[in-house]
Amino acid sequence: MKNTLRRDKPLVFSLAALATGLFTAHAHAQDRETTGRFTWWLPENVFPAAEQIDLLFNIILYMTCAVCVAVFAVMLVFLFKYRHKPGRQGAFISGNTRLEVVWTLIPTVILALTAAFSQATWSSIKRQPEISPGEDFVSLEIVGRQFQWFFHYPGADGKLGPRRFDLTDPQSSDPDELIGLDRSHPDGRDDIIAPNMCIPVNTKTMIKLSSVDVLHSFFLPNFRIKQDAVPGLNGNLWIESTKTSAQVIGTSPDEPAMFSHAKPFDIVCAELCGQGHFKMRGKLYVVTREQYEAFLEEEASYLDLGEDEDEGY
Ligand SMILES: [Cu+2]
Repeated sequence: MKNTLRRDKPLVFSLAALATGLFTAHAHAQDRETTGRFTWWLPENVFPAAEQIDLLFNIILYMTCAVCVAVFAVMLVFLFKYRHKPGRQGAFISGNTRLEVVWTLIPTVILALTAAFSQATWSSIKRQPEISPGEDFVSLEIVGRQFQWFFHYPGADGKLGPRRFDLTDPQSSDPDELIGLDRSHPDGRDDIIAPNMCIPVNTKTMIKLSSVDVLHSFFLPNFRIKQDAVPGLNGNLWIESTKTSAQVIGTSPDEPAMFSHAKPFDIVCAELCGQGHFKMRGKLYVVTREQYEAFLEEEASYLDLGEDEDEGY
């Protein structure tokens, strides 16, 4: 009896893990508070360039589910059919070339097809879009640091001030020092470092992504965007939302009146980056152009462009 239990352990664990995974994914998708309208797996997508991701995601999900079910079914049948019986002897099989060729070729073909199909989707998201002359766009830098995201906007001059590692101070409470922004540089004087991200709707947003300490991963579930933030490297990505976050998630009296109480999209760190990883969550407000201008104005009003005092956050 004891022996049988021990032999079945991996199976029980696999089934339990599968059930937990399915339950978690389902529960997350049902959490309308943070993801908008109910969907089975992923929250509503607002980024047109990422539309194909959902199709790819579904194809891969259903394919792996089918394989998983088939493998478990065959395994269960075999477990039962060839279970221990007194006097029964195991057959000795030393390999089967034809079978091995088949089970190598099938996954190879599936993988090659998936890779080819992914290519177009990959470039539609990763290739920087053309900005037509006169078109409004937003650019900002996003910096990860244990355990917070910083949103660095270029200010009125439109130029991001440089960041220098020797200017960073992990003990400081000043965001300038947390990300090492060089305020003495002319481009950095009017820069804004905001605790939340805000972008206007229907506007291309160019993001420079980096980290000052460890690897983080910038994840926007509603945009199907997930990219590593790597210390010492600048990642380039872009997003555009066809809807305001209020249209997708709704409003709440707890949210800023400046955004007509719009709830934000989730920003998540998708890389286990240390003990406080779980709280590395940010807010992305997608708002009207006017609300975005008001946001920049308010953030800029905290800047002290004079000499003495430290500016607040
Ligand atoms: Cu992180």
